[in-house]
Amino acid sequence: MIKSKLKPSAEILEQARQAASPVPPLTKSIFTSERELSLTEAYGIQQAGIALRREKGDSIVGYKMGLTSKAKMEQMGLHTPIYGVLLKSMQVEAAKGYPLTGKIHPKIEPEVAFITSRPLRGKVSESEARAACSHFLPALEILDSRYKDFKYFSLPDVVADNSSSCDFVLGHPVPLTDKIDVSGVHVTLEEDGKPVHEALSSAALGNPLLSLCELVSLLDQQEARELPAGSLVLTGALTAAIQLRSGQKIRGVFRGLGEISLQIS
Ligand code: OOG
Ligand code: MG
Repeated sequence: MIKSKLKPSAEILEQARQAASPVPPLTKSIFTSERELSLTEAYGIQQAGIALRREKGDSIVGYKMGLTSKAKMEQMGLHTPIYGVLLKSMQVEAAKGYPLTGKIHPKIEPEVAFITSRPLRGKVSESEARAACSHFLPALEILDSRYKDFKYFSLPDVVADNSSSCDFVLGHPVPLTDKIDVSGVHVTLEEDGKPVHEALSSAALGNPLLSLCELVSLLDQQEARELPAGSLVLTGALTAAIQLRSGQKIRGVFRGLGEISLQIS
């Protein structure tokens, strides 16, 4: 990539987000083909976009993994796990409800998450990852793509757009004791009282801890960075996402772990 295109690309996407006005994929606009934008360069655009938001006072609270389940890979037609950054301003409280104003074409999906208590770096095993987590919790991720029709055509496009991150809602964290089977949580996503999708938490790369390991490895590869202690990590949607519309009542039921209800307005 021509380095001079990095910041302008981040600015195009940040402006689209702020104006809630979608743009064509970068690989069909500022870049003329997918070959012109590598995944590493796309992570560079993602970081430049996060820097723009941090300059305005936001801060990083963690990361989200994406495309970790078969259901999501098939829904999006992309088959490689990716990550995005979670900012403080993205956390919304379920009790306040969720207005769709300022969003482009938001979707919601159920995930399980971890909170780390020790830094992690490079290649880590599942047991090392587990030992570095203090808490396990349910989450709903709200996605929004800054691209027209929620179509990005290529993996670098979605990575550059912070992997479609928009907002997230957390349930109550439980301490991650030996008794907790992080892969065996049955999850149902309900819309207006009707179940629409269900899965086990093992849908995330076989075990959500392996999704955490993958994040740690990708952060090291792409940014030579560790995952700091105190990070929130969303391990990727367990089911396909559903489109949000106002008036909808969304509920994620995480058997044995808790539930999250969200009124959309
Ligand atoms: C990409 C982000 C995927 C997940 O949990 O799989 C994601 C997208 O669907 O636009 O967040
Ligand atoms: Mg997600």
